[in-house]
Amino acid sequence: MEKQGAGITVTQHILKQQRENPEATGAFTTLLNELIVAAKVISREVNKAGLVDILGATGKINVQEEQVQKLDVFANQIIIERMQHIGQLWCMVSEEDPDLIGIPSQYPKGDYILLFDPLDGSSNIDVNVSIGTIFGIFKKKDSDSSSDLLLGDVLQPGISQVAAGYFIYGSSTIMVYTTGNNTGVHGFTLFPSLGEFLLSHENIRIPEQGKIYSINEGNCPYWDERTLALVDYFKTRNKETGRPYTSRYVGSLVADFHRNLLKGGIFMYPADNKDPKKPTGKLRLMVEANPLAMVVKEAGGYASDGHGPILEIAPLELHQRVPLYIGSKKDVELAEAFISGKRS
Ligand code: AHM
Ligand code: MG
Repeated sequence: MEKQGAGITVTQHILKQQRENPEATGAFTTLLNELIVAAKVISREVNKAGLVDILGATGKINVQEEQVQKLDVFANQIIIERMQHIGQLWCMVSEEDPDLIGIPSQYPKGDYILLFDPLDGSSNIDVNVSIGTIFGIFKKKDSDSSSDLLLGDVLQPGISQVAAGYFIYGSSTIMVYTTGNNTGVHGFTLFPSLGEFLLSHENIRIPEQGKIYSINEGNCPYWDERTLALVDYFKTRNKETGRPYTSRYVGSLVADFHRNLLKGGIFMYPADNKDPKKPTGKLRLMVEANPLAMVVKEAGGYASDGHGPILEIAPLELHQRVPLYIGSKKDVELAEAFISGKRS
């Protein structure tokens, strides 16, 4: 039987949401549509990545005597080039760039700020494991778009995001996005023959409690007592609470998150003492944690840094790192209780 909703393109879906919002001007729709085009280009290149041995490895000269770019650098460039001219953005923030990315003076500016990780999980590119693009969108605090580019206008807590989502380049390419405010989380699958994302996962809800825990357990010598106790809890046998949980860890945040969103469970990247320069863990608040935190919240889940909601953290710098516990509400609340010392 044909799935209900099959045949609705992501563009139709965004337009429908726009019609339901009387204040919408269409600017946001333009922005998302252009981002979707960028993701289609990235998806095409990711699908070719397995052919690098034939076409020429990255960083080398290919048969056309062109330099073959690294995919993460390529993805970053594609997003910047496609998004900078649309007239809706005030600036961008990329995981690949240390500073704010301004809009070149020949293009009009808008009110939105796009934050993105162009190709998350890039260590998995060469081994055919899913990778993805993560994005979050803010509106500029001060609506005067001619004013100077100020870091303070960008450093907003995740709760202020007006939309967020990700593209996952896996066995198929899927886009998941939300505009918050109880509009739901929706997933679209790219049909390569049509070149269109079609609605495939309408109104995703994450189970309240899962059976999966996802963490890089090789890092356990660097964890504190509370983190060790938490992970031990998930591995301990207890029939009433459905333990032990199953361990699943791909090493691509988008892939681990997407699986747990659909099946239920918790993804954790705690603070550790592996690298004194990164005492708060590995993942970035603004381009990784915040967008996924908005998605999971809208789907009925929760994201915490172990002490409180990720979405309420007031960022101090663009590339700030945070411990991340994200997924099914009950599992993340439990993790928070362990990490904040309320239970042991
Ligand atoms: P990246 O943005 O450089 O790809 O790093 C982020 C990735 C996440 O996708 C993933 O969850 C994590 O790093 C895995 O890290 P580790 O290899 O330490 O387990
Ligand atoms: Mg990343």
